[in-house]
Amino acid sequence: MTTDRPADSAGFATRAIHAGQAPDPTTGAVVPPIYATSTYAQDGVGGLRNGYEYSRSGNPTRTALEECLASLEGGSHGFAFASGLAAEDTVLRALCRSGDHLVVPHDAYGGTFRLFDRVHAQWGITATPVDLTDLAAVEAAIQPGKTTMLWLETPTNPLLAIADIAALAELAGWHGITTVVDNTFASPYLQQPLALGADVVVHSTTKYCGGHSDVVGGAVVVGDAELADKVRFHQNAMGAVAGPFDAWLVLRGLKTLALRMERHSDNAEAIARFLAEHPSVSETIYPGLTSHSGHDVARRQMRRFGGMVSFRVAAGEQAAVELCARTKVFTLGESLGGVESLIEHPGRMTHASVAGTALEVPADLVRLSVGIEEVNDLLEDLDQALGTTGSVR
Ligand code: P1T
Repeated sequence: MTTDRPADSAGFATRAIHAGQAPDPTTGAVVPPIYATSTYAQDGVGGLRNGYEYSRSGNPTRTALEECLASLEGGSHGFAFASGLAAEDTVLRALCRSGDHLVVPHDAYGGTFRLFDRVHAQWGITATPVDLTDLAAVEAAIQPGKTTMLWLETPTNPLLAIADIAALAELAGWHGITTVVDNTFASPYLQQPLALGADVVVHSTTKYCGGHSDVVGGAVVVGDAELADKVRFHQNAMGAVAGPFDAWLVLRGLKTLALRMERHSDNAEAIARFLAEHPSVSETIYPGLTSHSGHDVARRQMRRFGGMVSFRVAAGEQAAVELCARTKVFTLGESLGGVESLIEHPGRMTHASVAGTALEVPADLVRLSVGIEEVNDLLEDLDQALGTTGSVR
C-alpha cells in the first residue's frame, strides 16, 4: 500500500484528506481499505512485504492513520492506540522510570489524573498537580534532577483553563524536561503544540479527531526520531494498538475535521455569548470570551476557540443536575467532540473519580460539548432547559 504524504506545505484540509491515503496501488480504491488481518504472508522467512509482519506491530490501515496524524500535528511520527488513556499510559511507560516526578495540571481530565495518581504512583512515579496558568507555580513545582516531565492539557477538561504552551515548553527546556501536551480539546486543526516547542502530543481520538461518537481511540505524535523509537517499541511491546476498523473510523473523521471545528467554534461562540447574558448562569467559561483569563494566550496559540463551553448554575448543584436532564437536543452523556451536542455534570460524571482530590470540580458546573447542529435549535434548547420563556430567535 502506498502511503505518500502530500507536501508539508499543503493546507490542513488537503493533508487531512490525503496524508497517508494515496489511492490503493492494486485497485485504485480512493479510501484506504480496512485491513482486517492479524498476520501477513512472508516471501521466505523474514521476507516481509513493505515491513508488515503481524498486526500488533503494524497494519496498513493503522499506518494510514498514523501518517495522517503525524502530518496534521506537524510531527515526524504518529502512533494510534486503542484509547486516549492507552496512548497516555504508553507515553508514561516509554519515557518515565520509577523515581521520576511529573508536574501535571490541577484540572486535567479525571481519568488522566487517575492514571498518574492511582496507576503510575504505584510504580514510584509521583505527580504534583499545579495551576498551569501560573508559570511561577510551575517553576516552583519542578524538582531539579527528579522532575522529568511537564504534562499539559489545554484547554483543560472541564474548566477550559489555557496553558501557554510556548512559555511552558521553554521553561521545561531550561530544566531538561520533556513537555507533553494533551491536545484533545483543541484538535490539531485549532492548535499545534509541536510547533510551539512541545515534545509529545497525545490525543483521545475518541473526541474531535473521530468526531462522530462511534469509536474509542488514542494517538501520540512526536517530532523526533529518538522519542519515536521509544514510543514505537512500547506500542508494540505493550500492545494497546488501534484495530483496523477503529483506525479507519478515525481516519474518516479526520477528513472533515477542519469543517467541523469551524462549525463547532461558530456554535460554541454563540452559545457562550448567550449563557454569559443569562440570569440563571453565574459564570460562563469559554476561552473565546474576552472575560476569560486565558483569552489572550488562546488567541495566540489557537486558530479559534473550539466547541467546549462550561458554565456554573447560579442556583447550585441540584439545579445543575436537573438542568442536565431537561435538554432535548443536547444529549445527557459523557464524552465530547462529536457532531451531536452533549451535556453533562462533571462532578457526578466524567470527574467523579477525582472527588476529594486537588482536581475536584465545582458542584454547580455543567459542561457542554457543542455539536454542529443548527445553532438556533441549540440556543432554544438551552433557553427552555434554563427555565426562561423568552424566545432566542
Ligand atoms: O476516553 P479515552 O479515549 O481513553 O481518552 C481519555 C481522555 C484523555 N484526555 C482528555 C482531555 C479527555 O477528555 C479524555 C476523555 N474524556 C472523556 C471521556 C470526557 O467525557 O471528558
